[in-house]
Amino acid sequence: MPHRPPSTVPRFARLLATGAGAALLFTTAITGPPASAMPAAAPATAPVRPMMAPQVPNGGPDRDFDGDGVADVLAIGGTGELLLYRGTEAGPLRAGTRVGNGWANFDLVFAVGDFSGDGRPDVMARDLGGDLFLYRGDGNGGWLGGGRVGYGWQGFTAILGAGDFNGDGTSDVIGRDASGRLLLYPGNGAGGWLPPTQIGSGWGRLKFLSAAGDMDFDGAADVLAVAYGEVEGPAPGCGSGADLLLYSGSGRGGFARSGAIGSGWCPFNTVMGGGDRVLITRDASGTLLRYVRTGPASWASPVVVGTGWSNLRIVT
Ligand SMILES: [Ca+2]
Ligand SMILES: [Ca+2]
Ligand SMILES: [Ca+2]
Repeated sequence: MPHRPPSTVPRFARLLATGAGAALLFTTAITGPPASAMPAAAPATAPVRPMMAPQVPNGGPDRDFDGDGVADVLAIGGTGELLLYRGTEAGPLRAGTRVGNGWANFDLVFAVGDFSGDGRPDVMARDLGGDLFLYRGDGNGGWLGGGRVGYGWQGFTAILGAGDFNGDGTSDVIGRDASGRLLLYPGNGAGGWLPPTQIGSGWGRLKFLSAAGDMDFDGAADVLAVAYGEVEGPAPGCGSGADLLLYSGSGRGGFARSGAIGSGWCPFNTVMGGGDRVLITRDASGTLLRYVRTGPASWASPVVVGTGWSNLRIVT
């Protein structure tokens, strides 16, 4: 029910999904191949100008795409349509509405917060050739346009919007490369990049890297991941633990400490940030659950916010 696209197509529906014909809106901000040229890959000439609207302090990437004050969820349907599921304060997501077409060519799409600096949350998407595109949200559930903001990103096994991980007021991106290194690509607040830095190694076995802001209430944005237990057998499995690990950000672009804040996350095939101190999970039956962190060591009871999501690709 919730994932069936509507018969009518809202405005801004025809969203150009490939680089061909798309205006390169941020030509001064395109990065080089991130792995081979780090940290020199970042453009030295990227202009830095003040934010037009402040990032939510220490929040995860802003996911309120329609501007009603509640985080939303985006997903890609079977024919490449982009669907917006508006969030509600305490209950399930509203039915999806189509807000774009042609998203099937992207193998990774994620919420990045306000990367362009206009105060409205944006989305990034990587295509099969490794190009990274920024789609600027209009704050009303639609899009202002898109442009390429990087290339050479095909080597990353995970990319996520990290909120303001380095504490300078701009939305940042974290990527994990094939060797398990974690790299921070700070946004410059104007749709471009500041020089990347390596912030971790040995992350190759972790799953569901996510960001939901400051999960331990120390004032700095954090990163979450699930660690499957060791399992004997032909293929690595979930094992008994499936701990949810919290990597506490230092607030300056690094990590201060880490530890498990949950266990038994095995049933989920998706774990992602869902707003400030919110995680959303999907299980094998396609049920979405919302987990809200209510204190340094406490969760609210999870709430079902959607069903029938098995065949959707969720925008993380
Ligand atoms: Ca919303
Ligand atoms: Ca930042
Ligand atoms: Ca924190």
